[in-house]
Amino acid sequence: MMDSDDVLVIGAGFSGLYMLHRLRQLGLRAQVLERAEKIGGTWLFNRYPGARCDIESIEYSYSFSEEIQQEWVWTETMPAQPEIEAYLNFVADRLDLRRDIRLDTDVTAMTFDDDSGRWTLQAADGETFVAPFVVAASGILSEPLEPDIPGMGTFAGDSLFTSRWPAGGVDLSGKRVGVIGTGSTAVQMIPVIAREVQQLCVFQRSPAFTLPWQVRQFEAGELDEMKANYGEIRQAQRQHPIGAARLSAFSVLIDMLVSPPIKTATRDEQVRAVDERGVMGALNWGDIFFDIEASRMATALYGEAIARIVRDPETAAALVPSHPFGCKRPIIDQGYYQTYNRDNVTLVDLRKNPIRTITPDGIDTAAEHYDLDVIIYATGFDAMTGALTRIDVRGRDGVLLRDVWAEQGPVSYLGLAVAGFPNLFTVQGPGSPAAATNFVTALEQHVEWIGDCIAHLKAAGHRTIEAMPEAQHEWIEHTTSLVAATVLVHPSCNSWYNGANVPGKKRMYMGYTAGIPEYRRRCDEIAGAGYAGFLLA
Ligand code: N01
Repeated sequence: MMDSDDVLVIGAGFSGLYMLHRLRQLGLRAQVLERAEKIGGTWLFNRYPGARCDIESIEYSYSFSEEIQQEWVWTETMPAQPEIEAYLNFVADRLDLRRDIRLDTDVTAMTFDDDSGRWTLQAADGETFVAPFVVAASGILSEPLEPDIPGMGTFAGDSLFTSRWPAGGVDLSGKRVGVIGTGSTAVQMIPVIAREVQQLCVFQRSPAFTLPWQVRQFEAGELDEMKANYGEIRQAQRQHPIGAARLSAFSVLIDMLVSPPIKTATRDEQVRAVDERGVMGALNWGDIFFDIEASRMATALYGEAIARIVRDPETAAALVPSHPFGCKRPIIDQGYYQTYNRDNVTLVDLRKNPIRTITPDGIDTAAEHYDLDVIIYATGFDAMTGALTRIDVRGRDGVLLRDVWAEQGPVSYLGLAVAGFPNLFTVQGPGSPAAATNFVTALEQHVEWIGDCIAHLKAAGHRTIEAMPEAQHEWIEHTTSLVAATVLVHPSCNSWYNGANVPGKKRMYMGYTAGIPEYRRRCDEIAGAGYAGFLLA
């Protein structure tokens, strides 16, 4: 059988767009299958009010094209969702990508055939696609997590999901709105919609740690000056463990690591830290990632810092987190705690009174009923693996990837491939740096490595490549050993990083924390050794 494509790429977000371009550059024929009606991936679906990146635009962007980085004009230091969506559309046009992207094509099943060495992909509308290689560029935070709350279906008002926000927006003015969830998404959205709605009730199960941040428009000439030094900026970014050398939520974490310990700080030193830097100062200690007692001390200090902002003492106390700082992705905000001083905002502490049921006219907690016109679910994602477990991915001998991950946990070799699934590459799979880094820097490395690998296989006449179980096992041991001595594995750390946010998901830390440069070094070494740990046939 003749294939019209060498490679099928699933997803037309940041990863899929670059993957297509790279494969074309290597002389390979590729096609992207995208379930949405437009390109953009995560940055298309998550168009809720206040959606914004937490890494600077100058770094949260492709570095592979000098033309693109010079031509595109960012307007803000940290870009908002519409600007990122527009940027991705600009890239698609600039590189003439659209002719190889099939929109409205939802891949629901894919099967590897041992005899032909090819994958057959089936879309929801019944159409099939065949190619020897598949790259899953389906995103790490793209499969929404719908909570299972009794009565959800009975609500007579509007039920909205931040991860599937309606195109064109929603008019919330004059409405009584409930938000369920207080992760990164809700922390961004709450200050924005509080200004619009009549009444806002925030249903909080796990308070967040969040750091105040100033986002601003670029001043005249500022962006041009940076663009003139883009080579240096990209170089610094490339060498940085998190793939972003400028100030970001992640770089703050790295600064904290080299700060003095809280355990030996005097009370005066602790209070001074809060006097000088508020909630940021409360957390700025080097031992809080490794010592749960130090983490608790910093959390108590953090509570003192919140109490200086939030006027109602009961609300301030309810906002103090119970999990260790760092175990969830760091959050930055614009006026989150100040929002709770507004007369039209109420915090509902689900730790004290859990939600009992959703009714046609609102939400019942164990203590009270809340009348609502709109419920917004900001309840997160089945991260890292959800985008592939929703598809029937069948590898060798018909084995389902969903079953492998359910039994063994989210195993992978380098986050790039899974044993038993030949010729299937994952961009930012579990065990890769993605989760704890600048996603764009991390994905560029993945895309380039995968492209080179496929080109090598074709040139050398290899038909298949497959991760070996022993190599995969060693990789997982390595990635998990990196976090063994940190609060990331503390039982109170329930995060999408370790799958604990998804009922029934096997708990395993899914990131790679030694940094992108070290990860790149290892990947290059493996490729240089003839793809060590992979079986080439
Ligand atoms: O999701 P989350 P997110 N009843 O999982 C709560 C990226 N991102 O969409 O912790 C009540 O963090 C849940 O409570 P709990 C970023 O990587 C980036 O906010 O399970 N509550 C939690 O509070 C981020 O980490 C940016 O107890 C329920 C919330 O819902 C990732 O996306 C912006 C519940 C989910 O928080 C995910 O963030 C936005 C229930 N039944 C997102 N079920 C930027 O770049 C869940 N919750 C800035």
